[in-house]
Amino acid sequence: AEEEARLRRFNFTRILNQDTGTKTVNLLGEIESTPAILIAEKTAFNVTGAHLTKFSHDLHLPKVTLIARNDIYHSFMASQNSEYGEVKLTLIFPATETHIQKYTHQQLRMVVETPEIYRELVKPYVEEKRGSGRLDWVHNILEHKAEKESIIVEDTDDVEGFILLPDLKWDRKTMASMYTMAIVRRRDITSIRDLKKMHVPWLKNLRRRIPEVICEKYSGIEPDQIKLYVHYQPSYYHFHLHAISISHDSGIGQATGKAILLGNIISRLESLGGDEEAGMESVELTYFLGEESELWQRVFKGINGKGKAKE
Ligand code: M7G
Repeated sequence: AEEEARLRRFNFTRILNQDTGTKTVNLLGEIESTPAILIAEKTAFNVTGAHLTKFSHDLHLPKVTLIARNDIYHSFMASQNSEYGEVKLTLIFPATETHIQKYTHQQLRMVVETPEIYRELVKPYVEEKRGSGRLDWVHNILEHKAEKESIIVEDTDDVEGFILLPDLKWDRKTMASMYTMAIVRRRDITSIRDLKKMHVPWLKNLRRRIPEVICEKYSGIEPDQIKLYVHYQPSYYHFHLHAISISHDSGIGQATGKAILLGNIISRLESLGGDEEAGMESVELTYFLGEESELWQRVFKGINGKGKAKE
């Protein structure tokens, strides 16, 4: 197919990052002089196969199958020989500067986001990011323009509705690394910062239904083996939840300082004083950022620097 031909035209430039824990390597390259990012991930061991495939830069992969495509994101499974394991490939093409930053190895920094810092510095940044086409893939899913056949469940209610589907990161078959996401239909919640007390019944409903639906669809997993969390900061500012198998170690994406359990957000909201309008906008949030991220460069580098100067 067209996408497979595109993948084969990938011209390697340099390695952005590699992680021996998650068995991934992020490669920067070009396809017809346009930046492209290729993320290769070794999938779980095939217990009958004695060897692991070795991924090489020049992509000697006889068989490549497209699993899903949405906007600039493509995911493939590649195998050299069915006897060996497979390699999962994610191609981002064309890749923007933001993608290159995100997939580059970097040092992390702890930051403290007060309600004031959020209001004055972070919120304007979030608004700016939302307008730039970065959410096209989310809108494609909500409008059934992409990944329609992958939807696990859809609730079409305009206010409380959501779509649950496999995450781009999942090979869609290994249950031990089950990785799904729920994208809410409403477009006015950018991140947990927009959640208010009035949303608690809805969030509780999501917490109950998502694991239920996953267990109806897939065997070999039970509701209390599914972890529901939200990222702060997320990479994409349209409210979504991650629902993954607790036995899956997905690395930094589920580390403290990045992932917040949905249950803990609910109880945080419930314990807030004030009326139904009170919400996460008024709490202080501590998390980490990569030094390559725009938020670190633009907002927190200066703030952390000032703190140091005072000491
Ligand atoms: P996030 O918390 O905003 O950012 O989650 P993160 O990528 O830093 O974790 C976005 C989630 O959406 C990630 O888990 C991605 O793997 C997933 N995702 C991203 N894209 C572009 C797609 C896509 O096109 N399709 C699907 N199904 N999932 C995606």
